[in-house]
Amino acid sequence: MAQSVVVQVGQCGNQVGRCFWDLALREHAAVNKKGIYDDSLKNFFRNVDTRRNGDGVDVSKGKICSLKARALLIDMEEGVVNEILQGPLKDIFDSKQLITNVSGSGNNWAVGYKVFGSQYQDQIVEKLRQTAEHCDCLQCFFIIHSMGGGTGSGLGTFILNVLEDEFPEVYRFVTSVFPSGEDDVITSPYNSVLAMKELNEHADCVLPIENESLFDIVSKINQMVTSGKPGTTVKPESLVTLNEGGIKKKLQEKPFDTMNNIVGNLLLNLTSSARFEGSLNMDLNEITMNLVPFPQLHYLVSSLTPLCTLADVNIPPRRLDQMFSDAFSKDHQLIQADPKHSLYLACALLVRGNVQISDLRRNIERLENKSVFSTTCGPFSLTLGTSKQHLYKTNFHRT
Ligand SMILES: Nc1nc2c(ncn2[C@@H]2O[C@H](COP(=O)(O)OP(=O)(O)OP(=O)(O)O)[C@@H](O)[C@H]2O)c(=O)[nH]1
Ligand SMILES: [Mg+2]
Repeated sequence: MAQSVVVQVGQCGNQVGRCFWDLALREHAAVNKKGIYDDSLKNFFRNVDTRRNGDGVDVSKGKICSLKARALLIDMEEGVVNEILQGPLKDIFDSKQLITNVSGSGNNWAVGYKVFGSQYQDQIVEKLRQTAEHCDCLQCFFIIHSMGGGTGSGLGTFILNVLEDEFPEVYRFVTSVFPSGEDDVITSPYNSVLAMKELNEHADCVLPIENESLFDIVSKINQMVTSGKPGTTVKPESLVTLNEGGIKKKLQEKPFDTMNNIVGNLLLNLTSSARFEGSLNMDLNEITMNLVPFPQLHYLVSSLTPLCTLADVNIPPRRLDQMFSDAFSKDHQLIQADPKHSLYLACALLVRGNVQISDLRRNIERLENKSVFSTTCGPFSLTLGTSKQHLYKTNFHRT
């Protein structure tokens, strides 16, 4: 089975990355009760025997010894990376996976791209190669960064160029967090435009995420959880935003934690079909092939449903139908575009859980009848992927 490497750059990249790794470990722990290092774990984690020498030797099959994330943590400030290294996830990273500086890029794209890019190029290439050498079939680099700050936008897109030069055959999927209108970083619009030029030219697939959309989704979930209306009791363990009791904190206290969980969930869902069994398995190769007909049309609008499950809903078909409708509503999208005012050129539905193909067919027909997929721009492609683990549905489309 193919492997992926996560490259998290800047404060936002590392904070989102932290949520992603936390959720990934929880997801595997929930599925993998026997503690066996299996193919699904192999996708994002190495199994290392740390007793042999300090560095650790890979143990390809068998019991889990010590899991190491296939990741590179890069930030030109130390704070967030140090926090990660002192937190509960410290054991899945080691010093070989880190590149940090102390000054930061001062919210300046050019400092990240030009200054730190050339200063750290050799180190970045070296560490990327080391990470790649631990994979027997490296399929994809996932870059996570923000478009508003200097390191994420500048050094993040510099790394994209490096990846294209060094690993031209490996996919580059970029998760880019776009600043909200009220962002306090005054240079964020400039950084975003400069970084977008690089994304246009060097990424295989971009998943744009808007902070405003994440904030709206989290507020909606909080409202639902606290409304206390009869029939709206939410199953706490079903929340998309849940980790380390995240939702219990007030939104104002640490807003990014809950928002970042949504992004972490998105990445897990995107790769679930490639990691877990399913009747219609679809890997990243198929996503790029089916959703990116022209190299530069590679921005995918993503949406996520359910955001939570009501405790007393016992009518799965209706809930499933609602989820299909939600997947095409702008309230569940991670970017504030209105699909009703655009047209879908291609669309992928990734369904998780025990869903019958007949249910999928019925819903697709229903949405077709409602002209959700109506297009005036050549043939429309709909891609389906299913995996058995957990019922989350993610929808990616280009509008
Ligand atoms: N969703 C989300 N957005 C974040 C997070 N941290 C920062 N941001 C957003 O990212 C932008 C700022 O970028 P940062 O990632 O902090 O900057 P950086 O890449 O570390 O770059 P420098 O600090 O300039 O070196 C702003 O738009 C913030 O709103 C986070 O944890 N989650
Ligand atoms: Mg920073």
